[in-house]
Order: sequence, then C-alpha cells, then structure tokens
Amino acid sequence: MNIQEKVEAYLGKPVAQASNKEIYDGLLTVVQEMAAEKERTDSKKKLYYISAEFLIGKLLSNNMINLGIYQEVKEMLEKNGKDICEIEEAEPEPSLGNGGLGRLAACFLDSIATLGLAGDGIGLNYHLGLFKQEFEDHLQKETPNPWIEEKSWLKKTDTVYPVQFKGLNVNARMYDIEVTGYNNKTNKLHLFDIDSVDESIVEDGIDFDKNDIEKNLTLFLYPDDSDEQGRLLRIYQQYLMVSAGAQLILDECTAKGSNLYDLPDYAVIQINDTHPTMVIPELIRLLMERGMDMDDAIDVVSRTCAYTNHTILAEALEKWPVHYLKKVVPQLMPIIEVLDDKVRRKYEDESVAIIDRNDTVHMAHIDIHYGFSVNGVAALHTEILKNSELNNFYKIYPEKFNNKTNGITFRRWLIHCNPRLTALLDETIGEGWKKDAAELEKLLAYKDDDKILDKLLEIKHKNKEDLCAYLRETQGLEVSPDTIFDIQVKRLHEYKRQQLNALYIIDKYLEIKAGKIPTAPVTAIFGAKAAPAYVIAKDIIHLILCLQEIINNDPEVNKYLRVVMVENYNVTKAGKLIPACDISEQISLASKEASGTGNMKFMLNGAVTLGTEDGANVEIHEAVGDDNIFVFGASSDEVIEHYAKADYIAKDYYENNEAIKAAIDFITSDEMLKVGCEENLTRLQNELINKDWFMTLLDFDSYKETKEKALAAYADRKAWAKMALVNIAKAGFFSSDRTIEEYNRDIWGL
Ligand code: Z57
Repeated sequence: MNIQEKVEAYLGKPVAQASNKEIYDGLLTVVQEMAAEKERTDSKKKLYYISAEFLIGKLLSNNMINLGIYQEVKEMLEKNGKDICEIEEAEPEPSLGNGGLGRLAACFLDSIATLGLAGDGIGLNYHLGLFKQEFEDHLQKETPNPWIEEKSWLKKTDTVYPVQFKGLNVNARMYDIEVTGYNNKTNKLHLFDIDSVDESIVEDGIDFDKNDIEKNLTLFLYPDDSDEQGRLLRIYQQYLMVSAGAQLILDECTAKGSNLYDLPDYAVIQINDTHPTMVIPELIRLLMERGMDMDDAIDVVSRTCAYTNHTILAEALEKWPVHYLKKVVPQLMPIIEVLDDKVRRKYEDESVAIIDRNDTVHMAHIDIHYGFSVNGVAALHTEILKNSELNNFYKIYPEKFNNKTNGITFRRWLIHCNPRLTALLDETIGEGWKKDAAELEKLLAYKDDDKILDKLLEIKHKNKEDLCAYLRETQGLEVSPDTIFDIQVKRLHEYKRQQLNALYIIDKYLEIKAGKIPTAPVTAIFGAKAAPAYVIAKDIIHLILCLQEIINNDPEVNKYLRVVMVENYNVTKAGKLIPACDISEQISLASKEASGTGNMKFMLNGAVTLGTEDGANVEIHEAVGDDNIFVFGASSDEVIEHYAKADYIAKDYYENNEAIKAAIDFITSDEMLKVGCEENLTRLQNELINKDWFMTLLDFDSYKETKEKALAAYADRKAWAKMALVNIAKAGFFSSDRTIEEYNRDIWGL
C-alpha cells in the first residue's frame, strides 16, 4: 500500500473528502506506524539524556522529513486539493519546555538518532505543558495549554515503576514518543506520568491545588526559565522523573547483561542542568538496595553521570533546603549527607560543600563532585565557568571541565521552516550539506554571483510576505514586507534586555515626532513569554504592547516604524518568524547568556546578527568576521568587573544622557498612561532608573549607534545579500550534529 492508500484505509474515505483534522489524524497514525517499524539503534552502551524539558514542537512534518516521505506526502495532498501547511495547523504543539534548554534537548534527540547513536530521552509528560499566553488589556494572561488529544504521538506503555515519596506511593507509567533520525534508525523519548493526575482541578487560568500531589504532579511544566522559585512540587516532579528513569536504566542494563558493577560500560547519563540531579543519590540508593556497597555504588554512579551547566545566573542554580528534601524524599537525605561528608573530609574549601552552613543542598555541587564531566554550552560560557563561577571546582577537577558549543538541527530550522532557501541551496551546492553541514561553505563561491544574491533577497522577501499574511490572520496586524524586519524572540528576562530594544523604539518614536525622518522603515517584532511570577518581565511585555498600540496607530509614525508583539511565541511561531528576519537581535548583557540558540537559527536563515559579545554570539562573530555582524556593548570582562566593583549606577546614565532620560520619562508620559497601566509602568521606570541590574543604560548609546549602522547597511541591497550569504555559509558549525559528535567523542563514548 502507498501512503495515500494507508491514510484512506484509516479514514474509510478518500483524502479529497476528508477534513484537515481527519487527514492529520490519518497521517499521524501512518507515520507513527512507519517509525515504529524502523530499526532501533542498538549497542552495548546507551546514552540516557535526562531532562525536565523536551521542547519538541510539532512532530508530523519533522517525522516525515526524517523518514524521507515529506515530498511524496506533500504532492499527494496537493493532488487531492489539500495544503500540507493547513494540515500542520491541525496538530497541537506539545509545550514541554520553556526555552533554549528544552529546545536544545529536542535538537539533540534529532541529531543523536540521525547519527545512528543509541540514546533515549527521559522526561515528564506534562498534561497542560507550559502555559499558553494571551494578551488582554496589554497584559499577559496565562491559560492552560492542553496538547494531548485522542490521537497523539504519545504511546502508553505497560512499563510502570513504583516511586516512593514521604507518605505517598505512586506508580510512574512510561509513555513513549518515537524519535526518528534523518534517513536513519530510531530512538525513543520516554515521558513518565502517573495515572491519577486530574486536569479538572485547574481553574481560573492556571491555578490549582498545590497540595494535592496525586492529582497535580504532572499537570504543568514549571514556568520559570533561569530563575527559581523553589517550590515543593518541583521536587516531587524531579524525583518522579529520576526515580522512574533510574529504574528503567538499571532494568535495561541488567537485561543486556550488566552486573551493575560494570554499569558505565552499558550506560551514560547526561544530566541536563540541575533539574535531574537527584538521579545521582537515587541511583546510589537503588544500587545499594540491589546489594552493592555504598562506596562501590558511589564509584559506579560517578563514572556513569555527566553534567551540563546552562547558566551562570546565581538565582538559576538550584539549591534545596534540607527540610524540603526531608519532607518529600527523606530516603535520599542520608545518602546526600554521606556525599557531603566525603567532600568535607577531602576539601577544606567551604564553597565546594554540598550541604552548606545554612542547611541548603547545592545541586550543581553534587553533579560536579559525583559526575565525570562538566560542560558549558559555548566557549565564552565555559571559560567563565572555569575562571570565575566554578573556579573553585575547576581547581580541584580541571580534567572534568569541557566545552560543547550548542547547535540546532538543520532538519527543522532550515529544511522544514525555509523550503525556499533549502531549494536554492540544493540547486546551488547540491544536497550534501543535509548530512554534512560544513558543506554549506560551498556557498561562499557564490559571494559575488548577482543571480544567487538576487535570489537570496527574493526568498527573504517572499518569506516576509508569508509572515505578513500570518500576522494579519492571527493577530489582525498590518505590516509591510518592504520594511526591515528586526526580530527579538526568546523568553522574557531582564538579562536578555528586551527593555533595551524597547527604549530604542521609544527613542526612534520621539525622533520621528520631532521631525527626524529615519532612513529606512522598520518593523520591530517581539515574541516572549514571561514567567507568571516574574513581575518586571510582565511589566516589560506591558510596555511593548502599549508601544505597539501607540506607534502603530500614529499616522505620522507608522510609515516608518511599527511594533509587533507576537502572542504565545512557541516553536511553531519560531518556524514562521525566523525565515522572515533581516536583523537578529541578540542583545543580552555580556556574560549572562550562556549560549543562545535562536542566534544560530537566524544566522542559518540569512539574518544578520545585531548582538553583544555574549554566549555563542562570540563564535558567530568569529565565523562570519567583522564585516558580517553588528557587534556592540560592554565586554564580558568589563561587565564582570562592574559587578565586582559594584560601580554601575543606572541613575548617572539617566541624569547625564538626554536621549536616555527622554526615553525613560516617556514610559510614564500622558500618552502611555492613556493606554497603559500606571502601576506597571511606574514600577518598570523605577527599576530602570534605580536598579537596572542588567545594565541596560550602560549599553544604550553603543546599541543605538550600531543599530543605526545596521539599518543604513540594509539600503545597499547587494552588500546586504552578501552578508546574508556569508552567514548561511558559515552556519555549518552550529549544526547540532557537530555538537553531538563532540559529546560522543569526549563524553559518551558510544
Ligand atoms: C534555559 O533555557 C537556559 C538556561 C537555564 O539555566 C535554564 Br533553567 C533554562 C538556556 C540558556 O539561557 C541559553 O543561553 C542556552 O542557549 C540554552 O539554555 C541551552 O543551553
């Protein structure tokens, strides 16, 4: 049977007569079967990538591309009067991640399977995912995001493991999602859940009874990104994940013949940030339960586990009070105490202790002492870990530290989201880049080829037209593809400095009002969710939404400047925004963005970066050279020094810089207060003048100056196209296939 026949057998009617939703269900069923029939990767040693987040995005097209049937299905649908893009709309997006960390885990699964490595994901099956963002009165409102339908990529299994909390025993059931590799074998994503979870306890937005663990345990993903609220429920979630995961790992390894003393020959566990750190004491506990000595168990586990750090923000490094752990997982405390005791006997340095003097457990410290590898996610980030944040550990274990610069899967972030550019690359340099991303460099030979440069501009314009249509349909916003698309999409956080971009927009608005006409019209596009409890982040969203209202409705200004805040930014929307971008905003305070991965996606799609020397921007800069990127702002060394000396005073900039003062004053001007809320705007204004922890005002002048240069450069269309071409050609290094090859070479040894 061909695919059409299979789908029609499922539907019981011709494709031409079925609804988009029916066709989606049919394709899901057929594709899922095809994936299940594919050969599994198999080897003695297997990787387990444990992560609280897997931001996998929609799976239908991704799986069809990887299985090599995308083109065939697309054409079959066309013949039947159907559009594959509309079928895609019928798929709900699983929102099992916040941002970069979760999306990285998803790119990694794709690359691990593509490289034919045996590696499964272990995580949690959040029924309502991360919240869905809605805008109401220019404010963010959160609602649940149910994504599991009758027909779903999730397959319920019969595998169930008992997990014990203090006073509560639950059964963790495993659900599986097939992970298809690009023209290769398959792996699995295992998501644990408990049967008793009850979605009906959610009311009034995303509120629910925090005490009813049996009903709430896997309802939601914790909605914070890089900052921690330290709630008990999070410990319950983490322990469910690691205890079930550890039992699965031990079962699989013993089934393959491990005697458990040789566990490191059968398994390597990559711990994605500190959220899964309890897997270390839990594995020790389980090995002891199976008869192993404690010292042997500690040794075996230490040679099995490796840790990835994703941030230097102090507030993001998880620390749990001992009394929290005692309340939820008392069985782990005696083990953690022994781990701490061993460290204290060996090292006098209080700063490397596991349990500190305030009875707080430092999760990252467990990972570093009792894992065999510690890696950062970009060159600069790893250097900062070694030289400052984790310097005391680096001095003890220099051999454990290594860098693995992040990457992205080109299957989703080019082949799927940008078919026009994909076709041009195929025609121009062949298809080899799809398996070996370094081959993108072949494009450099066309740097002065007017035909190719024109085609790049034409593709970008068409992608911008598509985005315009999408914004009109989804949010009723009118923007023109003939303006410069300047895009900043990422989680809302002060260190990422959406507020710097907003201050620039206010400055530009005031200039236009004063009669200074800009050289080129700009559409400033944002997309960002704020953690529901992160007050200032929500105030920044409010500011942007007010600017959108004022600026877009001012006929004097909207010829030159428009603002778009995309609602509910997610993986699906990223796929529509990124191919349409001219200028990629990567403007975090230097030293604070561990890597960034959106920066790589934009580059790959021919956008030019406007950014600070932070995270992987540094490596992008190195790859494309000074002429193909716009870099500004204080360096990470300067920033680190400002923090050390505590000598940055925002108010001095406010008082001494007219443009800054005018922009900040505007936040509470009459015009703003007419559309906005005084409480939010005043709070944000105060924060900027009196605190500004992430030094927005420090970089304002250099941001403005560099942005003007970028906007002016856009006018020379050919020179701009050349910059885009170099960015695409040099993006090969940022393929997650390269990242995974390095993980395997240096850490996993599969
Ligand atoms: C998260 O998305 C990241 C770090 C964290 O500590 C948490 Br919690 C969530 C991000 C970093 O902010 C990015 O810079 C990085 O690219 C990404 O993780 C993947 O490494």
